[in-house]
Amino acid sequence: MSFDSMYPRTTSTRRIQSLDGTWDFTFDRQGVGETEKWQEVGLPNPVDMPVPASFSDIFTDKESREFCGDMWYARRVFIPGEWRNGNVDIRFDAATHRAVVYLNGIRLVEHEGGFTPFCAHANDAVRWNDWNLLVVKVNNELSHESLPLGRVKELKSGARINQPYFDFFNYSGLQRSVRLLYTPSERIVDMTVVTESVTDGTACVRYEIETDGEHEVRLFVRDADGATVVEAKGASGALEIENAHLWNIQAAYLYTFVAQIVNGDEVIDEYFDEIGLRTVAIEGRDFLVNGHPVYLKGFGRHEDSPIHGRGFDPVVARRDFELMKWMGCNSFRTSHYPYAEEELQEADREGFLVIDEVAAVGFLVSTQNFDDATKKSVAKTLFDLPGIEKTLEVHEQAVRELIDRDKNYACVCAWSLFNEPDFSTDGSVPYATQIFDLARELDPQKRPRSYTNVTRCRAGIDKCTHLADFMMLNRYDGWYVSPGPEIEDAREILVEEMHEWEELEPDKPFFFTEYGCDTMAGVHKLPSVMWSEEYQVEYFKMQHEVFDMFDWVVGEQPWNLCDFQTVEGKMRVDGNKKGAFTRDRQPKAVAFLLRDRWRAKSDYIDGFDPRSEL
Ligand code: CKU
Repeated sequence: MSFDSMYPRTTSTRRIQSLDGTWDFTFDRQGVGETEKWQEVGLPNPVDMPVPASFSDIFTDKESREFCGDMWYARRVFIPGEWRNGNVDIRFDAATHRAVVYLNGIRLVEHEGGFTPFCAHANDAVRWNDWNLLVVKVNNELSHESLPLGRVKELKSGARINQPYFDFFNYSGLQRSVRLLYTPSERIVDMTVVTESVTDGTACVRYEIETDGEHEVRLFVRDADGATVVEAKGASGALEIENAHLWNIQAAYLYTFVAQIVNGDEVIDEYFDEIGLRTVAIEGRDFLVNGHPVYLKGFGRHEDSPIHGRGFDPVVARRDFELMKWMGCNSFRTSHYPYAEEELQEADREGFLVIDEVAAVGFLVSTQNFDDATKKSVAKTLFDLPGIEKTLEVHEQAVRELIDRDKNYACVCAWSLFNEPDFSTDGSVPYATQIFDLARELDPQKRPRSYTNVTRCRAGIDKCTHLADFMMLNRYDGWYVSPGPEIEDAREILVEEMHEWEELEPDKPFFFTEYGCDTMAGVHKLPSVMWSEEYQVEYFKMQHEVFDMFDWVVGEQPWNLCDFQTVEGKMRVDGNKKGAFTRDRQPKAVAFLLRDRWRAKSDYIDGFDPRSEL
């Protein structure tokens, strides 16, 4: 659908220049940037700011950390004269939560949404073979018209702060890479690959390549050794790959799909993508990958680490994969926003399944969302408020951009279209229906769709379960509900609810996508108390005993892989401490319990072992 979503790649016809590094940076507390023409003259008294990074944890004063409003980034960029005859675009992998981009004072593009990429098409503003001034105004304000949701509060001093309706710090800024792209004047603007079926070793694949010109299109499929296994002519078609190496859990195999626009022997443009061949489907109570029922083991995660905040860091990302592999995980959910593309590429290589979540979190008018989400009466449901049509528009656009970006990844096995919406009122149904229908229409692979169901909307209360292809439950019985000495009551509450689900949704697979309890690493107590490592272990044992009573529970993803930063609050001790690991990625006792359980449980319920086929 769009060039903006295609991951940037250098090929025989395409060039990339990284714009990561140190930029000029300043807060615009008075909102005077445009009138003082910062976009033309650069920033007054800037400080150095690394890109990619969240700005908050770099500063040593609270006012800067909590900054809410417009912040400006600027740097000079040399744009080669040789690129004059092609397209020059500046690609932002993400700008959180919205941005306006200027080159040499000329406004190029505006983008809403902090977790999906966009391009600023630059040709009309470029000074060729010369230095150019690139200026970006980023804004991080939360509202009912932003995803995620929240509000801005004005303090008595006049200072403004963000009040998230969600439980993670509102990190923002240029948190992912920025790149200058050169592509030819006639170019490939989209590529879609769908594995239709895999039978008797043959994969049937459909492809579609969109260009902005009229020349002929060719496609080559190369195996991991670089040998061409299939060639095709035409912008779309069906292919058969015989003796196909399928993409499986923890046994990934990626083919390289190379698309070219050609004019006789001349290659006008070339692009490639690495694609795993696999199918995903739901049949009755089974979630199938290549026809085999799977059991999901993994975590809800966050892109979060000390100092970097939510700035993408390949070192932390790699460590997280090592931790997950050590534990025997095979999956994660991109709670609560689309993660950096590099994370999905890694999941594709490692053979991890990903539940890909749009940043639709905070659908409860509450800054204590995690607590109020368990109580029916406290906070207002958003779907019943005026102005919800605007939220819907923003949500639809976020779904479009997510699916457009991630549609080809083999690891993406399902879409999570909301996190913990309050679906308890009739008002939520038309809104949710539109989002679910849109996802079905847009996804060329027609992947299963769902949302995480919140405690407040337990079995029988939630009015939108009919929309979900499978169910995802977030439950905290034993933490927010009946905690500590009441844990046996919590077990009963959960078991009772599961029996209700058994009646209400007898044809769907269920995953637990959140369960957990805050635990301070190093706090030990016999007998246990809440917040001790011992209590976390007891809580997880109880949960797993309940899951194991129901063979239609086919996935468990505790909350959270690691401790992470949140807003300050009386329920949070320098952040959320529900990690199996600390924020610096060291294990708590529960990590060993999960490791033992998951290593003993195979990825495929039918005992299929794809590693034997590699
Ligand atoms: C987690 C009601 C549960 C909300 N859920 C969402 C997640 O973002 C929070 O961090 C719970 C928690 O630890 O409270």
